[in-house]
Amino acid sequence: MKTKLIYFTILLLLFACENDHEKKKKTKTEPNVVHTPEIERPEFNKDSAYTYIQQQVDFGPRFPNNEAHGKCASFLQKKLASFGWIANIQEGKSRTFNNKTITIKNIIGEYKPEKTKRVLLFAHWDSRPFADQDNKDMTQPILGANDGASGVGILLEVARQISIHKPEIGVDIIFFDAEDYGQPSSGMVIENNSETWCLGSQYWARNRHKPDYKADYGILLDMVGSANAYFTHESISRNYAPQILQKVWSNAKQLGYGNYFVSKETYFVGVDDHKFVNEIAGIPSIDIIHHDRFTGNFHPSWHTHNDNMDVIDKSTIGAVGETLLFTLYSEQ
Ligand code: AHN
Ligand code: ZN
Repeated sequence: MKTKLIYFTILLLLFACENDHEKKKKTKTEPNVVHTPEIERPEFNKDSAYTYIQQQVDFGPRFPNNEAHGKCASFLQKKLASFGWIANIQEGKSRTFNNKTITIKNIIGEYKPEKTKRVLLFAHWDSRPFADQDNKDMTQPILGANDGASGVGILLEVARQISIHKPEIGVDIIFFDAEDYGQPSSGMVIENNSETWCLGSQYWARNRHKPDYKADYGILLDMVGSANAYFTHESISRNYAPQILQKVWSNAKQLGYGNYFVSKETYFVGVDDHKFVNEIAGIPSIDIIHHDRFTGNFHPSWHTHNDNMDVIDKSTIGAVGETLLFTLYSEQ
């Protein structure tokens, strides 16, 4: 009888331990649950952004002085204007590394220009006039679905959402021209010819659309559309605007996008539009740009004919767009 009671007690204890173990397992998984932060903000429509990327690519390669370039410039200006934004094309002359005189077209959109609290969002809209990283048809221009159209498509959708769900802060969106007319090189980081790149942002930084133009900070999107993108703390951004990197990456993590936004410093961008917005215009700006984990360089389709719609991934576009909207609507 006594032994039976002991056996029974042991069984009961075992059962209690097992139950306790189950409970622990449950609480252990709790931190992985994403508690979407309660900031009132619109939902980013990634299908809409995808369509804006497709529409740009449908014009064909878009580089200064070609026909598709002129058509796409007015398409972008009209799109922004159709959302009720003040939209203008800033034109200027510039000279390329191979001594061509080009007409630059920067597309500038303004939302609530009277506000002093402002954020500047930017991306380049031109595509590279050659495929110098490819091993065939290297002299032929590329479509630039990722390198060009991806950032612009996301920002058009951000502009559309802002026009519907009007935030209290001011926002400017600039689509810079001629970022990708830089001198071809075998190396990836080229310090001495960095001025041959980013001709549109250099022009704007020296000739702002308003002489006293100011923004609290700037965010550049470059090559933001590939599947499983990996956005690190790129070194120019870390140098000029570490606090903005912290803010945006922390926002992305709160939304559950820590798989895309990784707080690790990387040195692989020699030059990009934010360099001139930081150095000439003095606006602390960051670059959201994909860093390839395997090559330590840009996306494998970079400056090749593979940079087409096949590279574009809706989940990545959604992660970037939601992070931007969350950042903007947290500012009020
Ligand atoms: C270099 O660092 C040489 N280029 C980065 C800028 C770039 C080109 N972004 C897109 N295309
Ligand atoms: Zn490029």
